[in-house]
Amino acid sequence: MSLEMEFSTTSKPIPASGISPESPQKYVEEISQLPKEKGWRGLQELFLYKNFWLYPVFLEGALHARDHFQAQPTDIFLCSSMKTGTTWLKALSFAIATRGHLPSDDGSDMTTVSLRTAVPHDCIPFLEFNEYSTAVTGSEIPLFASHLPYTCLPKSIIDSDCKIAYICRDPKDTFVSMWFFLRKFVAGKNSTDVESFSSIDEAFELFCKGLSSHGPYWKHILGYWEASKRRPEKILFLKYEDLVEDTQLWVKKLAEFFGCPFSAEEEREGVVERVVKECSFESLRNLEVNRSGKHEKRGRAIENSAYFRKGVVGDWRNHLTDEMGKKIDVIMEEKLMGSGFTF
Ligand code: PAP
Repeated sequence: MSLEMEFSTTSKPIPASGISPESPQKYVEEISQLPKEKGWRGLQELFLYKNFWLYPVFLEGALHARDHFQAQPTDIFLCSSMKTGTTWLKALSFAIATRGHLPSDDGSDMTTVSLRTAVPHDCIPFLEFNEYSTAVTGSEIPLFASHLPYTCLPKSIIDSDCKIAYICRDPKDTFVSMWFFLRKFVAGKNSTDVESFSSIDEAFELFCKGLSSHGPYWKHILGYWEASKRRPEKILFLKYEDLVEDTQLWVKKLAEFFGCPFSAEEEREGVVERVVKECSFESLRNLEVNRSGKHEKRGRAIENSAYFRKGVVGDWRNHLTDEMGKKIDVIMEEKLMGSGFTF
């Protein structure tokens, strides 16, 4: 079986229960009642929802999902704060879940959804963008993604037996990745916005105060960490750095967690290695779709290449001083103290 065939998939619309064409106005009004802060310049204000700072673009979708999304026990959610390895986790999960698929016999419901032709964000729908109502994926395992903090997830996700794989990343690299991404995202709008965008120093100070998209970052981690301790069968906790260190090990853990472990035969045939290779930073970044393609979110086109900047551990050293690094480490240590979690 060629890799091309393995990653070609048959379509399978994700069932979305109770989606209504309700006007988002209802949510705009709800959001307008929330406490807000200016946040990073050039971007919209951040709104405080359930003790987390969120941009309206995510918040509207979160409120809609709160009211309408009904998780099924078989669903699997890939959760993360921004810029912690979401794209990679999506790619690996999609590759794991679709590794044995062939196009359907009758060809009637073929889809082109494949890591070769779509950015991983188009392979696995985001909860906050209400993509679950229209998403078509090739995965028989219903895979969804969300940047929402644990306590902001729709109740049915928490209450049902569905599973969550959560990925976090060293805060220094996460911050640097976020600053570059958001600056680039802003640059897509117009140049005046870029000029007014927070400098890396200003954004760093805000990040340290918890004022960042889906921040405070430490609180995002703690929510999932505590939940994973209470319910280890429901939540698998990953670190970007561990994934870099031993990708094969974590790919096998993910497959087991999803309920589709690699068979001895698959392992012998090198399927694990092929999944890892297919989803590596270099492989994905060099695909035409990720070099020159664009990706649409809420009517905004984002260059797919923005999701593949450097993909290395410790890049923060090129952008932050040792002092800044120390400051963030001390904050994280204090905030995570007693939780049993460390970086
Ligand atoms: P998102 O929140 O916008 O979805 P997310 O995918 O979580 O972004 O994070 C992007 C980071 O993951 C980027 O890190 P950097 O800015 O430090 O470079 C990106 O390069 C990195 N990344 C993307 N794909 C991969 C991959 N296949 N392997 C390793 N790192 C990756």
